Amino acid sequence: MLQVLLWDVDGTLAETERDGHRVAFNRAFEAFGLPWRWDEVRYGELLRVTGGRERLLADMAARADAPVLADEREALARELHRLKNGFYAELVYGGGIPLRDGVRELIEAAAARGLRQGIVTTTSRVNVDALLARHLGAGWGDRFAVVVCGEDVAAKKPAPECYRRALAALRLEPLAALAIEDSCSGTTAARGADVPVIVTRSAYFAEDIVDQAVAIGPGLHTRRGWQPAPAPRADAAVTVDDLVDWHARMEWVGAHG
Ligand code: XBP
Ligand code: MG
Repeated sequence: MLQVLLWDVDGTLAETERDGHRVAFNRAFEAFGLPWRWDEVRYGELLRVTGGRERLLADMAARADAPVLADEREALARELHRLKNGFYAELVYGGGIPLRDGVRELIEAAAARGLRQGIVTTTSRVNVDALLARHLGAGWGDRFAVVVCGEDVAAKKPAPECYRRALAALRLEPLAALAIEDSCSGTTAARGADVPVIVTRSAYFAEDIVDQAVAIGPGLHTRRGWQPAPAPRADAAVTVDDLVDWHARMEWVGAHG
């Protein structure tokens, strides 16, 4: 039986990447006097690397003008990441990063049904806090029975550690949970911990080949375009009953863009 919803953050709760983290990284480069800029296409490639600091290091590995020594790169990545997080918080508090349509409603409907919820992300805690405090209020943490962030794990998604930690904290078996993810790396992380997952496609992962979800669709705001199709209901958006049905059916689906 479904007992907890485990929400991913970036791409799932909000489209944080293109207009949030990416823009903030570019401001950090500028503030640091670096000529580096990540356009939307390059950032899409870099998103294969999870973790902002790790993403910076991956980019530096491909640059001729990055520091040569590994510890200098590490120090630069740490400093740029710290600056980036500050700019990201500014963007979030300025109202530039709304929740995706249907997210707030589903969080509230699940809570009203007594379903527990958790956050399972490999993003830094400060960024999760900025986004959720802005949209759910300073007491946002009270809504979630567990919050696992990037700092809590040795290996970020697609490693399953973040999901295993959440389950251990909740004292639940994987099949009691349903993960809500937007990317392949998130889906792989959930499946690696045996947690069933639905995929709500986001801008950067709209075309990705996804395997082993119990449902894949274009967003929580609509019941159209989901595979498997939800049972006929009057609602326009994905409902808690749809989640319960998909979880109970546990029919593995994949999608090739
Ligand atoms: C998203 C990520 C993060 C963000 C940036 O993970 O990979 O690295 O892009 O955040 P998820 P940080 O979808 O699991 O939330 O700079 O804090 O890493
Ligand atoms: Mg995501």
